[in-house]
Amino acid sequence: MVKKNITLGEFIIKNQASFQYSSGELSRLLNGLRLAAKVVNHEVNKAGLVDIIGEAGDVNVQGEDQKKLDVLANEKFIQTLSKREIVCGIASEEEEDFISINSYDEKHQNKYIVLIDPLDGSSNIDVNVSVGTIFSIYRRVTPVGTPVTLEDFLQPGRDQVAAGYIIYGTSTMLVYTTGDGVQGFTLNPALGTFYLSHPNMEFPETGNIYSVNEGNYVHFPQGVKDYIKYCQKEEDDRPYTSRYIGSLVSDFHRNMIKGGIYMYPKSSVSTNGKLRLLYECNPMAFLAEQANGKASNGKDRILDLKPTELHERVPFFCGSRKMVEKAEEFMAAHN
Ligand code: AHM
Ligand code: MG
Repeated sequence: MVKKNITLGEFIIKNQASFQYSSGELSRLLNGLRLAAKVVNHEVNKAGLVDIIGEAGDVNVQGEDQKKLDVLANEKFIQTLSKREIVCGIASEEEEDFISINSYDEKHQNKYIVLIDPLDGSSNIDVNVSVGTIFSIYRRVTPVGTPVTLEDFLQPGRDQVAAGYIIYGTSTMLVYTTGDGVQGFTLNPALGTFYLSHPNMEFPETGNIYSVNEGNYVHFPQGVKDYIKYCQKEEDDRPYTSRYIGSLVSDFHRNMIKGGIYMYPKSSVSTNGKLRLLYECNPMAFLAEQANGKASNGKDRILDLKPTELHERVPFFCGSRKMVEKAEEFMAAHN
């Protein structure tokens, strides 16, 4: 049983001994993310005050407009992680290629790589709705002391060492797992300290919230349409409540606390859906499973998929176990 009243810094130190190959490196990495989270939180909070909202003029590798805060968050996370020499490689949703960190010598034989979506749900920034950062950590598979390769980044999600998110919401929270349950920490903005506020977070086995962009309904596969109709049907504990923030981190966070399912299916206009396997689906799937939930592409376990490219997209169904299983049943009926 995890005790409350403990800071994130204390929690990381206390749990270092339980990490499988404990050398303090993962602890330093988590501390680096904690620091970057506070910096980005500060920027996100003042977005309405200063001229940092709006388009930055760049287009990211997905062909979407980047907001200034996306650029900023991307820079802050990369800077913090690379300058502190705690990782050997970083891949970001906002960068076309992975970054190899040149710190290989006797002293700096870093073995972790980080994949990050620095500011997810960024279309919500200029309307003052919650956004988030998502991170995923792996041990490299190529030898330490050599430059990282693509192979280090294309590992199946089940090999993640840690994953988490920061939600910049009514409160700022950092929620993460190192494979031993999910812990949620809330930032006390006056002190700049994260406190353990949500120990051992778990999805209820089932719930009554479904989160999907129903505007895309006509483009969805028949199985998904049928499941949505099932959610809306007046029977047993249904109709369910529809809640869609359009910010994966926030929709996931609410569903984990209240019980629900998040869906971003494939459609006739986006054949693999929208979400990225490496930066969004894998870390959220790891968290979901660690919180007794489930995550699939509609058929297969997300964490078992073998990535083939850095910016690959997959359909995503994630949340309370029984709800994801029910959605899968509807999709299987149309295969
Ligand atoms: P982003 O990485 O460009 O912000 O896109 C990911 C976001 C998710 O947070 C959210 O659930 C989804 O895109 C919303 O997409 P849509 O507006 O198509 O429903
Ligand atoms: Mg994103």
